Amino acid sequence: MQDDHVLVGMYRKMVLARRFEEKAGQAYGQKKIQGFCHLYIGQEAVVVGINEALRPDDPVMTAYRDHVHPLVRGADAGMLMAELFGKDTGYSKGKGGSMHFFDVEHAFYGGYGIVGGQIPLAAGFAFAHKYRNEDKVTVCSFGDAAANQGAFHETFNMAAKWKLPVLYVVENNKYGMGTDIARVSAEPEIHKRASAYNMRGEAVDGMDVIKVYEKARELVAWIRAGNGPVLLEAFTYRFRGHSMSDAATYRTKDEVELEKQRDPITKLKDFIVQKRLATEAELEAVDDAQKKVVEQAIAFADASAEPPDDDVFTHTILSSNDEPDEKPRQRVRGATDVRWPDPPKHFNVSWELEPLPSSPAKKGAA
Ligand SMILES: Cc1ncc(C[n+]2csc(CCOP(=O)(O)OP(=O)(O)O)c2C)c(N)n1
Ligand SMILES: [Mg+2]
Repeated sequence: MQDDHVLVGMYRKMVLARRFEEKAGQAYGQKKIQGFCHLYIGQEAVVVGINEALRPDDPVMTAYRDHVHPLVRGADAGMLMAELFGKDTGYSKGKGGSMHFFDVEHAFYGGYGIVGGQIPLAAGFAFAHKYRNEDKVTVCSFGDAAANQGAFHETFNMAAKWKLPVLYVVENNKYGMGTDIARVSAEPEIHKRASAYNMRGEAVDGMDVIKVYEKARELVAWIRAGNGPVLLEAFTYRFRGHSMSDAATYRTKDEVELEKQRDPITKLKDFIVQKRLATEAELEAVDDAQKKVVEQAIAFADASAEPPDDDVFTHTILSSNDEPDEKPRQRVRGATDVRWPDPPKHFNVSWELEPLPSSPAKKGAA
């Protein structure tokens, strides 16, 4: 693969991702971003290489480390930043925050805080596409620790049995929060587990965007041709802590410094310059342009308004037509008798299933 446009394009996206995350980290320090915030710094080659192998209508979903996945698909940096800032102009109107990005226009379907929660959802997407004879490939990323979730096993069994068109990407950054994956996994090389489901499993150097792109291109074509799901393990590393509140004392500074020598952006930059596909000055101009995009994103998020108070109940599981008659009580931290609030009256959930039109209604059946 020697296409200079593809390589420079991937360089641009990786730099945009890096600059976006650096500024998000700064904004968090300034308390412009509250709550959880997980940065993708160091892992950029995984998402950029895979995205390059996809069609714009292939659905993508991931866990809570989700800022960069929509960004490299073309989502608006300003709206993403505004979501982080909790502003009304954000992709989820400021109500989702860092972990719940969602952008249907660019086929990015979340953003999930439950570890492994997106794994079965992706199988559902893939099932729907197969059922409707659509040739889309669903891509679902998750972390190494998520592979020890029961949902992984249940979904892989079904996905393989039904030959679902889904690419599962395990972003193995070595840690689940502060736990080394090797300490808690009988088989820490997660792609090997695919064989238990009679499924194709592959591994790739996740710090090398060209290798990720080439591998993803091969696998996506294979899946689109109807051969069933694949588990791709990308060995990568996060340069920052698990989240903004993690001091990362479970690993040594030497380990982090050693990994930084494999920085995927520097690696691609050196390759491009060495092969004379672009000069160092040209690549620096690309970098400057991405910094401007991110500065504009910050300015947009800063200038945007907070969601209005009376909008609290819209775009939630409550219908926007339902006027809440009382505000639900907040959960109290540190209280001994902590109970979830009673559902508001207008919530109106019926646990009785309506009988299907064709089935005879049984009296008293629930
Ligand atoms: C079902 C569930 N269990 C536990 C948690 C708490 N938790 C949040 S992140 C995390 C670690 C996940 O690590 P990994 O899957 O490797 O992803 P990474 O953060 O490394 O990208 C855990 C245990 C959770 N959010 N959901
Ligand atoms: Mg991990």
